[in-house]
Formats: sequence, structure tokens, C-alpha cells
Amino acid sequence: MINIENAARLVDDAALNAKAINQLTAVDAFSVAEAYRIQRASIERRVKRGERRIGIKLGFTSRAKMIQMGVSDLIWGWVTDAMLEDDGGRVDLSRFIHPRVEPEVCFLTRKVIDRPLTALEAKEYLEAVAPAMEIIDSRYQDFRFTLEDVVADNCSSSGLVVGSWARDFSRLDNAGVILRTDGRDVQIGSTAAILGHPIRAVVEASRLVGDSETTLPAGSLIMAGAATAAHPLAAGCHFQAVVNGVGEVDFSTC
Ligand code: OOG
Ligand code: MG
Repeated sequence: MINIENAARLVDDAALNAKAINQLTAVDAFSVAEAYRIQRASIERRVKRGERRIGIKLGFTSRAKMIQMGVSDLIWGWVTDAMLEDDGGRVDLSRFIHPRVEPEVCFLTRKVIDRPLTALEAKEYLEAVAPAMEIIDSRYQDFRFTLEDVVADNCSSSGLVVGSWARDFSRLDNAGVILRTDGRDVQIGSTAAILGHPIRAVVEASRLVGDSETTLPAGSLIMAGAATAAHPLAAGCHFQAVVNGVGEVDFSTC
């Protein structure tokens, strides 16, 4: 049987040392529910070191991501203040193993989410929306994992960059999404790829946090999941994500 604390220490140390590990499921089979317990224990370790939870991220909300990673279940994990990078800033890649970037949409909540919401209700719980990029960095060798592995690894969460907040949610239904590297388009998609409409990410988030007997405080971030496949990060490059009608966000790497 899997030892939850031990497994949490393995993924946490891998992140701290930027050193890949074998998939946990290669040694011990465990369930998705156990994977979320490992995730929770690994976040507790971060919190004990002084990190603060600032919101959650959803994963595999688009077909492009499911196909790229071979996993087709919706997953979720935590994001902390230590993961937040400045819009327009410089990201040092030395703290990552094999980082990738994804263009996303990020929501800011304005009320505590403590029950499952419908799509109609969801907007009332939101303060603003912003274009965003997520930096994912699987702690597993070769960026390969099972559903249980990736959940245990806090869904590869490593970094996020959030652009300027807007209060207009009306442009989100089919907004073009572009990821650019040094001015070249490397991924193109649409916000419609995110569960049909990114607001559904909020609906799913409300269901998922409820299932795990957690509530999401007002002022939390919800990363809706990538609209396109992820793209590898390299040092000395500029990365930009554009969400048409919502805005853009960028960072450079070193
Ligand atoms: C898992 C995280 C997926 C997304 O936006 O779909 C994710 C991974 O691909 O490593 O963040
Ligand atoms: Mg993501």
C-alpha cells in the first residue's frame, strides 16, 4: 500500500531539487482518491515552509491537452504565491526540470465558493478575468505519468503569470488564443476549447473543491486549463500569450 506522506515527500523533494523521479505508480498502485491525499500532503509541506495557497488550477479541460498527455480526466491542483511570476518579468528556469508553458485564462473569485455552482451562477462569484500563462513542470522523468501520478504531483503546477484583470466576461465564448515564442506563433486555439466555454471551468472547480471537502475563499485564482498543447520553455526567449478581446501577458526566460 502507498505511504501517503512518503509519496508526498518524494514529489515535493523532486520539485525543490529540480530533479526528476520515477513515476510513483511504477512502484505502488494507488487510487485517484489516494493521489489527491498525496497532493494535499505535498501542499501541506509547502505551507509549512511559508507558501500560501492563492487558488487552484484545472488540468485537461481541452482536447488538445488530453491528446498531448494521453490523460482524459479533468484534474485539479493548488497554486501558491511562490509560483506567481510577474507579467512582463523574467523567469529563471533553473528551478525547473523540463518546464513547458501553456496559454490560459485565469479567473479571480469575489465570493467564497463552498457549493457546486451552475454556469448561470458562476459569473456572480467572479470578480475579473485575465489572460494568463501556466508553467507546468512534471516531477516525473520524461514528463510521462498516469492520471494518479499527475494528480499526486499537484498536476505539474510550477508557475503562473497573470495579465491585467478585466471585468468583461462577454468575449470569452470563442476568443482566439495564441502562444508566441520570440514573436512567432507556436500554438493557436480558442477559449471554446476549454470545456466548451471557460466559465465551465469555474463550475467544475466548484464541484471539485466540494468533493474534496474544501472551500475556495474570495479572492482566489482559478486557472481554467490550457486551450492548446503546452510548449517547451527554453532560456533566453520571450513568451507571450494573447487572448483576443481579453488581453495579453508575457515573460522572458533566463
Ligand atoms: C498536467 C497539467 C495539465 C492543463 O492546463 O491542462 C494542465 C500536465 O500536462 O502536466 O495544466
Ligand atoms: Mg495548465
